[in-house]
Amino acid sequence: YEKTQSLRNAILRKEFVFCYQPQINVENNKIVGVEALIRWNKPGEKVPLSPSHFISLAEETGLIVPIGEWGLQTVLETIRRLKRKGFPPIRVALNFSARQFWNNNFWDTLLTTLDQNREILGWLSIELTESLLMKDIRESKSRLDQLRSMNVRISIDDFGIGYSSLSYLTQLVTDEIKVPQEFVLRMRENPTDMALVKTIIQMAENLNLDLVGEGAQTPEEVAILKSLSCPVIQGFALSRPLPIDELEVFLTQYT
Ligand code: G
Ligand code: G
Ligand code: MN
Ligand code: NA
Repeated sequence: YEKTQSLRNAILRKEFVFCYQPQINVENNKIVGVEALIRWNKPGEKVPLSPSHFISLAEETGLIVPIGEWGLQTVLETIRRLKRKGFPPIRVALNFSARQFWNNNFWDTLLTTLDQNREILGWLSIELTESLLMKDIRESKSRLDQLRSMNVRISIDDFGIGYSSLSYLTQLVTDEIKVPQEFVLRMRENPTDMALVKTIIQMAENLNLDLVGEGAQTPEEVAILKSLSCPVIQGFALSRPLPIDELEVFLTQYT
């Protein structure tokens, strides 16, 4: 209960921030996008808390809905700020969890907010997991179509981790899939993981989807993904998630 209360207070006191992890095309060294990753500046803690400490509680208690509304507003503010400062357009990706995506109030707020921000929606990307979408394929299709008709990009996070049927998944029109970092982290030691990485890359090619390779921690992993035709990479080898002011410095160097 106490933890729920402090999470509730964190929303009121605006203790959340985003860090932005760059996604770089290593063929031309240009940044193509960033993923917004939430952190909690909890009073009394020396370092910001990562989502693993609070997202599941936020899901269980439904607090993920107001947190998600904060996230949406914050990402849109960031986009407006980058645009105002003259940076060329990149994609800013926001994660939605199941409870958010399937909450009708959240959905209504989302559509209203997007409608009020039409001119910047080309910058926005939404990351969803396949298991979330498989809960209701027809409704997912309709919701994804609504987002895409507003020029919002759809990215499937951790593609291949959920146990979804490929034939269902391909009925949903998306723009991008992300190669899970679990596979990338293990691909050098484990031939099965290497095979999975290759298969996902091949599938993206066949389905004409954009790709982001996640979790490359070393130059070797970057080189492998590049050699497998996955040049857009997000991982510690290229950059950690950055606070907004550090992101701006990074953007100046990589655009
Ligand atoms: O930054 P880190 O690796 O600790 O993130 C862990 C997980 O938290 C990721 O899977 C990510 O999808 C999730 N996450 C990060 N930011 C958000 C957010 O704003 N909303 C939701 N729903 N999940 C997030
Ligand atoms: O939404 P998703 O679960 O994909 O969130 C990505 C998470 O992975 C973020 O919390 C980010 O901090 C983390 N991450 C990004 N790059 C790396 C990496 O190279 N190594 C590890 N271990 N984690 C990473
Ligand atoms: Mn993600
Ligand atoms: Na991911």
